Amino acid sequence: MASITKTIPDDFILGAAASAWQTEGWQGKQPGQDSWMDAWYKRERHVWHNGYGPAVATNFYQRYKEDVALMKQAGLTHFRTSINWSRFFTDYRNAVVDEDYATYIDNVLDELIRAGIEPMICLEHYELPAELFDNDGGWASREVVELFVRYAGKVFERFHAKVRRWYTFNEPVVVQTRVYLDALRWPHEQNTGTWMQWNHHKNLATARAIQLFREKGYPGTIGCILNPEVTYPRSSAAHDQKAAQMYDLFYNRVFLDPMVHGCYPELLLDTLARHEVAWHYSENDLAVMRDNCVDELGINLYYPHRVQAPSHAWNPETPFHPACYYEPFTLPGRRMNTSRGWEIYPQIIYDMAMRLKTDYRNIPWFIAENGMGIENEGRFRNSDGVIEDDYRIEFYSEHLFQALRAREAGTNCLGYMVWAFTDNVSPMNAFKNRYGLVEIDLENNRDRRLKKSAYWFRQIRDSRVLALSVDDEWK
Ligand code: BGP
Repeated sequence: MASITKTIPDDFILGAAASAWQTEGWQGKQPGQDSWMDAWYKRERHVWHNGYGPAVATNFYQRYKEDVALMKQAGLTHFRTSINWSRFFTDYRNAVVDEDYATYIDNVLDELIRAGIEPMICLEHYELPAELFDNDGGWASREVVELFVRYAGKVFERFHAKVRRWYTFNEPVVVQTRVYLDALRWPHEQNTGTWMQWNHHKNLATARAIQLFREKGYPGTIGCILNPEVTYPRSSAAHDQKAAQMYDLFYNRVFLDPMVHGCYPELLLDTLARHEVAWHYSENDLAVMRDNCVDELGINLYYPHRVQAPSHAWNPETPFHPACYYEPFTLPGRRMNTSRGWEIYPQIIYDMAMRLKTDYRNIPWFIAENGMGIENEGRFRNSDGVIEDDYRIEFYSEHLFQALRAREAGTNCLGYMVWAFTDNVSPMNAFKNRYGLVEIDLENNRDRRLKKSAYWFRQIRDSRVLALSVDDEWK
């Protein structure tokens, strides 16, 4: 075992993330203010682990003061969450603000600022209003793009004095991939064309919100939180390399290229045309996207994605799916988080960082989410009642190490944020896998308690030194 230490630069963000729908709960929510998530939960509660979902969540809406005090105790420099679009208005089409909800957001921001924690705000973390989903088809509709830009305008106008870092979406590829491409989530409609239309409209909505933000001259930066899956081919052979290239094109470059370079990859446009799933767009859309790229990117990274060339011919009876170009590859001997079924490979952070440096004009970026969801964490509770999550400390240390290494290698890495601040509700998995620095005790009134990892976090924030042991011996 070797011991390594790394200095953490003074301006390096050390934060944690959450989202509105995964924490707030429905207290104070008015009829007609469901998000797509709420609507899915109401229709298919049976697929949510033990029936838990967004209804109570962590009740952050009522307990945010307690949580901000814990953030301070854990030493966060930054906290990222979202504003819940579905609750921000009582009338989405006429942009009538729900004053109670807006006051709550104001209070949360004030509480964070008083505690010396910088808020980072996402405009959408899957909280598309259900009404716009039901009546307009969600992001398939241009009208929804217009309504989002109006929403962004209202939010900027109201909170620009308190927030300096804005993000249009969290993981913009996710909802439509689960709903329209893989049809795993309500309303389970397989339609690859709709999937791409949502992708395009989210790119356009990002560019339009950026345009508005800059035209109004608001202070601060605006970007997006993406989840590029670092994709490794099984082998160096051309067919496996192509599988990785196509996977990357459909799930990563579809957002990275337009947001950072202002245009779609030619290969993507050609491939979609060939499969007759090209989406509708105008020349003006492309011009707006070209002129309004992001200032910075948040990058959510959890695990590597490994692919190989498909072993079977595509079934021609089914609609086009990018999976005709790849299939998953399982690396024998891989290290696993068996609770979540995800491989652990900290090098993804360094590899992604180097790609941002070389292929994406060394854009400023930060790890916006990285974390480890673990089942039955109660088994790690010590006699003082504290969950001793050494596995999480190890996971964070190894990943933070890669982020610091990437910064030393000249990438524009601004910081590292963990998912999540408290345990919270995941889509379907609900509270099954616990992610927090802070435990939410479901058996006892959702009481909060710092885990060992929260004390570790505080210690690295105070010392600005990361120390870790690396197993580098030939044994
Ligand atoms: C990210 C999402 C988060 C969070 C996290 C954990 O993709 O941005 O909202 O849920 O994943 O993953 P999961 O909830 O699937 O366990």
